Amino acid sequence: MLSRRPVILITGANGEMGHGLIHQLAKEGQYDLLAIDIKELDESLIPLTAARIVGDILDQRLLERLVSEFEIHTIFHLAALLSTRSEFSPETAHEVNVKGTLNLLKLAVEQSRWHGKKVKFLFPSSIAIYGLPDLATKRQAGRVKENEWNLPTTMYGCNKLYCEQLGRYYARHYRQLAEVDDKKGVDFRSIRFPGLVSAFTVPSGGTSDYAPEMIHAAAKGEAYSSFVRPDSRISFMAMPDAITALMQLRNADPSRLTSHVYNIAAFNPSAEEFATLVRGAFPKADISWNPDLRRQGIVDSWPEDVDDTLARRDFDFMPAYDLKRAFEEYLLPNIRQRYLRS
Ligand code: AKB
Repeated sequence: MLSRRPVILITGANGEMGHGLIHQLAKEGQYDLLAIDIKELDESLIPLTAARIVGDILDQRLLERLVSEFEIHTIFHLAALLSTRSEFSPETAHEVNVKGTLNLLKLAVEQSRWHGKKVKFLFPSSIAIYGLPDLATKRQAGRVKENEWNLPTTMYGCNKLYCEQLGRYYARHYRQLAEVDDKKGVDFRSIRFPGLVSAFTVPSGGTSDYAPEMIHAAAKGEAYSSFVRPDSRISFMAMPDAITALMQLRNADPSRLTSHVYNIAAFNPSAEEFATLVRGAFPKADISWNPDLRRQGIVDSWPEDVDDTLARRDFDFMPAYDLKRAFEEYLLPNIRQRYLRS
């Protein structure tokens, strides 16, 4: 029997989260890494992967080929169009974010039929699945729980909320009327990520991008005009904590997991509070406020914080970086280094 290489599949491998995750998984060294992205993988990531595909998760024939060559045990499905970009082409966002996820869930079922074990499916959801109707309600709601205010106002938020439900269906009810029990296929595990701030990459197409954009612009000595008001407040996290949370959820004992979807949180500064820290580090930072009312409306609909009690209880999530430590020990040293070199 032609043996297939056991691998972890990472979609959207060249994205912000993909960079951090590939480094972490390569360090762990448990499986070969199969990276797929619509763009060539960054040079720096190539030595860390066993195989790379430049392709589209909507290409069913491409995914069918994977079944013949690889034995996939875990899928980190990171590929997505983020909230702002999705508003410019909602139907395309639905195709990529939902049909793409459905294709990967189907691949997971087929793979598990081949090797007879569950395929762990790690899915990054988002605070974008929440929708607060106005600022007064947002302030009053405070730290929202997983089952509160699931009323997204963006196509991206709708996509992520529906994909959470799709994952739960594949894990618990897939082909429930079939003669053969297919339920073993997918072990779906999902985290609703806040805005993420990386020292090594700058996001594109997100509505929480103002925070990472601000600090990277200051480090480059470039003026930054914020598209949100100074009082805008949502939850954020340093990228290393986001990667650690994904790895912890993947490694969690299934008997401890009481949900398929988890909030996680670390800090929730206002845009002004974030700007004050940026100015403290870069005194010449030129930061101005020029709210884009439509993007502002999206940020105002997201909660100012989330309750991550379930994640702390079920898989011991605990952020290593609060806002101060994120700046002093992660963002500033690495961002300075990055732009000094360039
Ligand atoms: C976005 O802004 O769309 C993402 C997110 C909060 O999920 N960064």
